[in-house]
Amino acid sequence: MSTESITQRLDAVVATLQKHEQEHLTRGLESVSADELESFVEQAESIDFEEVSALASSGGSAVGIPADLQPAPVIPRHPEGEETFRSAGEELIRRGEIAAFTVAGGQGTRLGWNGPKGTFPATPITGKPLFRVFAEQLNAIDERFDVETPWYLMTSPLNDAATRAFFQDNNHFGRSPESMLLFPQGVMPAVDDDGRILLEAPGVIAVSPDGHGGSLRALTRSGALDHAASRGVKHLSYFQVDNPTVHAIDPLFVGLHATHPASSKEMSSKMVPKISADEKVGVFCSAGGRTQVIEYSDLPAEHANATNDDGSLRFIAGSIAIHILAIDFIARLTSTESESVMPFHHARKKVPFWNPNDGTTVTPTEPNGTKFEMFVFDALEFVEKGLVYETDRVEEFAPIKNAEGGDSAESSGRLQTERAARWMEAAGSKIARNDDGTVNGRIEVAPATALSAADLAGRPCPEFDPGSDLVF
Ligand code: UD2
Repeated sequence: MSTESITQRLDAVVATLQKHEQEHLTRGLESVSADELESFVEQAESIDFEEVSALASSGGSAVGIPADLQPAPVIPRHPEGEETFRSAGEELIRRGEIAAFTVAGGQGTRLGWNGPKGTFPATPITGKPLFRVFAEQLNAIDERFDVETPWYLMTSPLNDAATRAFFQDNNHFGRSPESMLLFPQGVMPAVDDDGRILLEAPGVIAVSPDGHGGSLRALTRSGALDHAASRGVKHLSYFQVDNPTVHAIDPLFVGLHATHPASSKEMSSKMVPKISADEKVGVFCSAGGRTQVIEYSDLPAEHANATNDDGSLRFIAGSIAIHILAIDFIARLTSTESESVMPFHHARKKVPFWNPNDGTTVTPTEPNGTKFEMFVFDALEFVEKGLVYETDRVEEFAPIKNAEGGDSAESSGRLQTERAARWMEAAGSKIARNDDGTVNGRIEVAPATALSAADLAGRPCPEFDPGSDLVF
């Protein structure tokens, strides 16, 4: 790239910055190297300043709560026709129409883990990393259905290189590298309270991942959607990197999504009943005939606390962030004309920044800026019939989000043991339990051994000695 062309590009960037009253971003450029200048120009060129200005000036008004808000209708566990739906799902998996899609772009700040969250040791005894848990599940699916399931994995610019290195170092856990596609999600600049974009350092704009809702446009932009379409994939089984008990691909859920009359085959979701009014999960609701998720922080207390006559929560359908999305639907939502249809949520955060006035870097102790994020469940607004299916918490929701307490490796490990114990009990094993009902010991079942309780049925399980560790 010639110096001339960089100068021209910089001029164009400056003109754009002036138009959007962001020319302070050029402060300090006189002290940066030629490479740093080029990367500043590249970074600025990749930002949609029109979009940022519109967002910053919109002020982040609260999420509107529709007047006709109702709890979303839910397909119960073990629905009528369960076996038919499961068989339909199995057939689609066998035909190679289902791929896995993991969102792993989050920064995992709460967990305090120095690396991509997917590399975190998640299983209670052998400490298998989350990525390995999913890879082993997909290996088992492939063997069972004689397919090669594509796996799409969204990283972020911050953890992409480390994630790739982890898969390389582990030989992709036996998966073919061609069937896997890793791609970084987009980023959005952070703004201060006056709508001015913050600098991280001279010539470096402060950006952060654009939320898991950014995964939809990242799928399109990265070519992952084309990769999927060229392999005959029709639907993506979407899950978050933080949940080791997710069924990466669930035949029954696939069958419900693709063949149940309550689904328009665009986007379907799993729910578990909330354990309390203040549990930190979004809630499936319905308004104007459409399904939607209202995040816990946006659900007014009068709705969150509302109860039915029997005392159960009225808005009880908690989102565990497991969905199936049709490729055609994602393509439609992210076509150029409609790329910005997904709304951005505003999050007040502490954003470290470089102050051009005195050349210091400031680490704020109070929120000083706003980050913009899209949420994948907002896509439901564009879905004609968004099916919601109830699943069991112990069966598939044991997230690892925090270093300790609820939703930690420890609480997740206990749930993983409990699930394994239930599978074994269903198969006729005797499991030693403590007085409070918890399992006396730890159990870990490898995906190669079983993907669900049904896989253990009729098979002898190893003996489980009270107080011991059992891995099989
Ligand atoms: C999310 C849901 C919550 C509930 C819960 C279940 C939102 C806003 N809330 O809460 O309703 O379903 O999960 O566990 O979704 N991620 C990215 N890129 C980003 C941001 C996040 O890939 O820019 C990934 C992240 O790696 C993680 C997942 O999305 O796998 C969840 O993100 P989170 O930890 O911010 O969401 P959380 O736990 O507050």
